[in-house]
Amino acid sequence: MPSNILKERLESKQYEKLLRIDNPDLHEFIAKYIEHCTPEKVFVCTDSVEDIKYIREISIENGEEIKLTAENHTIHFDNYNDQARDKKNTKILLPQGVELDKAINTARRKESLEEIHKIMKDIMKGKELYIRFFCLGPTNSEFSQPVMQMTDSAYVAHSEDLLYRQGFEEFVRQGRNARFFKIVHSAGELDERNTSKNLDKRRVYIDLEKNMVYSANTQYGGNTIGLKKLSMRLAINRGKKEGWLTEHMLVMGVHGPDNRVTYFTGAFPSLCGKTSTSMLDNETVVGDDIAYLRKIDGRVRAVNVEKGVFGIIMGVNSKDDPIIWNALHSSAEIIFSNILMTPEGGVHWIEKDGEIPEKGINYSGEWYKGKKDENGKEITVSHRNARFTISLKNFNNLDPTLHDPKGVEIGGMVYGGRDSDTWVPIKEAFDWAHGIIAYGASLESETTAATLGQEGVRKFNPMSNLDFLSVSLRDYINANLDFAKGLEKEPSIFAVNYFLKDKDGNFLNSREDKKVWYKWAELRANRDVDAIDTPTGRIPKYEDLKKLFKEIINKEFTQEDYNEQFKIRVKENIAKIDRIEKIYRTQIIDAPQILHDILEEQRKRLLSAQEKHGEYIKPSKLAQQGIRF
Ligand code: SPV
Ligand code: MN
Repeated sequence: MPSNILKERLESKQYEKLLRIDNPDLHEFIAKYIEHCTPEKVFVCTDSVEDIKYIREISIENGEEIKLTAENHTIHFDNYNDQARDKKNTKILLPQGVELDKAINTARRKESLEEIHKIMKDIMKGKELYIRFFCLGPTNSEFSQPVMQMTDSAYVAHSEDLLYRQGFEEFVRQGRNARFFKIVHSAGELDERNTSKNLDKRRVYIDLEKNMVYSANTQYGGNTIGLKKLSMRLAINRGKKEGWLTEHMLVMGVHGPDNRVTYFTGAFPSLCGKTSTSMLDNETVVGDDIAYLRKIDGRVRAVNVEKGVFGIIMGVNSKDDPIIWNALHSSAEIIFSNILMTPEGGVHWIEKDGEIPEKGINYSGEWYKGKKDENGKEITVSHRNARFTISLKNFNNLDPTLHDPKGVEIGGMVYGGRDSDTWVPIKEAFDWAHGIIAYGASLESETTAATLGQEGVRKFNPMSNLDFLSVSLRDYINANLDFAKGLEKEPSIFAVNYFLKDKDGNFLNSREDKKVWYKWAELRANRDVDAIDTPTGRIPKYEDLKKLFKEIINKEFTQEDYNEQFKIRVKENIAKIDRIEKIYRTQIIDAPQILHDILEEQRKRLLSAQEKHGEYIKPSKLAQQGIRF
């Protein structure tokens, strides 16, 4: 009887709280992992004000967070070598006989479960275990997905408080019917800085069969915050079986004429402007990272899975990101991670306004200007992947629909990567399948100085979701294609590129130009303006952009700007098709035939346009001749 274990190991107050949930399976699960991980104490969080306060205070008491001078602000450090998602040791566990594409990191289920149970045996010794209940997506909704998190990190439990909707009462309400995800996390042994020590035993294992994730010997949020990328992998698998999508997408309201709001989703690989797009100051934000999409009454509807932001802080400054800047300077509850704490209890990060302080404490420990790592490389004031954690309610551009159980109707979907020379700044797909294949499934992003390895290498990242796929690419792409079946109205699909460069390597667009692209996309999604057909999709007409540039950012957009930015680069576009085709032919098992067909049609359109107009085609050529491809 598992409740015996719970009765023995839990203080009566905590035990009583668990008993409020009438679900023997859940009790059995908790008992199993208490027996296995042997925490010294167990705390059950019911989401009461008192319980939430306990988690917040214990994070400071146990040293995982440090109080800063500003009210309600704390800072957390991850181990110097635990600053990002561990792709190598994050694996989808597969039963014997099941295979996924090479691009997805997998391992044999039986052996891996043995390994992780060995690693996690007694891993919580001497520590307190926090048990929390959450709901992904709004509560009381078709989208709701309950999750139980067990963690011995108060920092993780606290972060989740800012990022996710409370779910204890939902578990009570659903009782034995709850079909919930389960996450068991342990930071493992900690060093003198309270950071995970045994990084050689860092593991994130996803067990689809049990809807469960194990995470051990790590603290970095992307590896540990169970409701974020860990549950996302479980949700992709569940959605595939049930006909809904889990996407690595922002959700935003783009404000059009006459108070019209058209909602967009957007998928961008890391460091491609996703958070800053979701925070455009003319628009309203629903979510910045993960969306669930469902077909409801013939329309695509989406919700933000989360209610907070775990955002990259590098580059945030008062001029370019006024909304984030203001929120970070308010008395909202914020957890900073891996930036610099000054001796006065202030903070600094890469490209923050003002001077870089002389010294402080950062992700490398005691830090001073000019400090070098063991290879003689200068250690930056903050880590490039350093983050802030905050609830969305603190942003003044928050869209009122965040918690709407029905979600929002999606009028447009955007895919964008870092691309110096191929895609135009914005274009619209001819139809759903063209958008999914030629834009989403063909998404690549160039590496930057902020990522490891060589700069400027294009990384294939379909739908920016490659790291999180728990189903084959074939199934995932088919699920995206099939999603349009039975829709009364398909959202328009767009591709954007904020990173186009001229031949001297200078960016062709400023950061604020993107405000214009979204206003144009909003008009297009509602068919308020015409567009020009090119071989790779529909592009804006010069007159429309000129007007929008003036109206929105008070900028003169010249015919030369337009010609340079929107010319069709035939050679580069064909080279891209070659690269993508090759990946789908050689690395992906049985990619859908329609993918090859759509790319082949695009190649033909490009070649025939090239015959008439050359390798670089000015849009005016296409417009004047009224060419319809
Ligand atoms: C990303 O890298 O896409 C993130 C941060 O949103 S993480 O939580 O690490 O996934
Ligand atoms: Mn993300």
